[in-house]
Amino acid sequence: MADHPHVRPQQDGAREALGAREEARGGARDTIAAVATARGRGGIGVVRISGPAAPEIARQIAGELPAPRTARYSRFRDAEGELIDEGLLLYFPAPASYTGEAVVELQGHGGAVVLQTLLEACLAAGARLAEPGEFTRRAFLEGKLDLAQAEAVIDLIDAASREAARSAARSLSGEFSAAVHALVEKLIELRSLTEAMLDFPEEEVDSLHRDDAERRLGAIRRQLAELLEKSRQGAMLASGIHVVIAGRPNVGKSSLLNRLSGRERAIVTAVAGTTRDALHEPILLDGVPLVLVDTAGLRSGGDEIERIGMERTRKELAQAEVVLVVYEAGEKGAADLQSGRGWSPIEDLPSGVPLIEVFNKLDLNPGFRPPEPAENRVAVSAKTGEGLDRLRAAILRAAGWSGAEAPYLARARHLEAMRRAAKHLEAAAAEQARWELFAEELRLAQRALGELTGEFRAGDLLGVIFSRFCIVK
Ligand SMILES: Nc1nc2c(ncn2[C@@H]2O[C@H](COP(=O)(O)OP(=O)(O)OP(=O)(O)O)[C@@H](O)[C@H]2O)c(=O)[nH]1
Ligand SMILES: [Mg+2]
Repeated sequence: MADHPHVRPQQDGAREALGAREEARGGARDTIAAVATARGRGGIGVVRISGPAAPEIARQIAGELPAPRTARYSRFRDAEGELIDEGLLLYFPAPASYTGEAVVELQGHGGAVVLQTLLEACLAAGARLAEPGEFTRRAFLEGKLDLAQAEAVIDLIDAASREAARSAARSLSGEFSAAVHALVEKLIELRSLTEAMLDFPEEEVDSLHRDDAERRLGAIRRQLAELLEKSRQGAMLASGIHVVIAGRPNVGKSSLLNRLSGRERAIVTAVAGTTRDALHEPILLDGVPLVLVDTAGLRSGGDEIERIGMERTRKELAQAEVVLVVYEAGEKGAADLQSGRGWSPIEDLPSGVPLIEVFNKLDLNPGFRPPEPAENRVAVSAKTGEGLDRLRAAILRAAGWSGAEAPYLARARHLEAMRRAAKHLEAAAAEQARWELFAEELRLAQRALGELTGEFRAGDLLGVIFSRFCIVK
């Protein structure tokens, strides 16, 4: 419910055009209402109303409004004057509210029926039921949040670990946006410098200017690379790293999953072909969320169920971000591997996905050492827990987790835009003799960065982003 007064409302054409379009669609901005607290029973439940009619609707239900931003104890009544609940009434006049519109909060008791009745009273008094994400969408349209911050709202709510929550909070506070703005400002400076050079014939651009442009571009590229790295780390926090455990039957894949997750999640038996279906288990590793996937062992033959299971294993492998290929320590395959014949239980391993070869059941073969190079080869025992710490570290390393300071909880959309910007800057670096092309690449890079905060965007981007809010916030 935080306000963000430090975000200056952007006098941004795209935003205004969009706001105007939304208004044209629905006439004047209507007033929306929704239950803001989670479903189910709770001590307190909140109904929130936002829009020009919010104060009037609240007056009908709760009587006199309190002074702005102070709580008043009130009785909430429906249109017939019947008592629904009693609780606190809060009023935030525009524009000092979450949405930037007039907002009223009715804080009553947190029961599903009470809240539903209270909400219905708001609707009867003229509000419309809010859609998922609509409060935040309005906050964006009113300039209270930029796009990256609006996305961070839902990321903060969805955060699966403390680390992820911290990263989302940083984005929400505007830290990520500020870093993007700082980059854009440097780009604008370089662009205006370049525009000046365009007025001269190429041969007259002195080396001083040329060197200056080169130096500035280099600094911008480094800064962008840093931002991209922090965002890439953050993206891992948001989605969880997909780690697929694969290998022949009976090597101890399910035992490994149970060990890493710390609970008896998967069925373990001495029968080869125990696991049939892929099993997903979210865990935290040093605060980094992973999704461990146990799969059916791969071998030829087997019954129909097992064959379907192996088909699923291949599908999971196609989506893996890290694959643990499990062997039994000292088994024939591992020995072949050691002799460099490259035996692998898995055909069609996805290319470009980091692999860790795990030699399990070390307790049965205590003298076993993984073949060189040992970088991504770890000997473990799912039974005794030996080697598990090394495996954990190897997983984080393989996933590219560097434990970067202060990552930003970025999304695929952000990474894509930043990579596009980086490409244009790279192209610019190659065009330092042709200033027109140089300038054009800078312009395109700036545009790509503008998509992050919402200064530039395709019309349907907002729909895509806010439709991903599955709650009314
Ligand atoms: N001694 C020893 N036995 C293990 C170890 N890990 C697994 N096992 C045993 O190996 C057998 C197979 O283990 P699972 O975890 O079911 O193997 P899996 O790879 O999931 O097998 P499938 O699901 O059939 O593909 C069980 O009897 C386990 O108790 C280990 O580290 N040491
Ligand atoms: Mg299994």
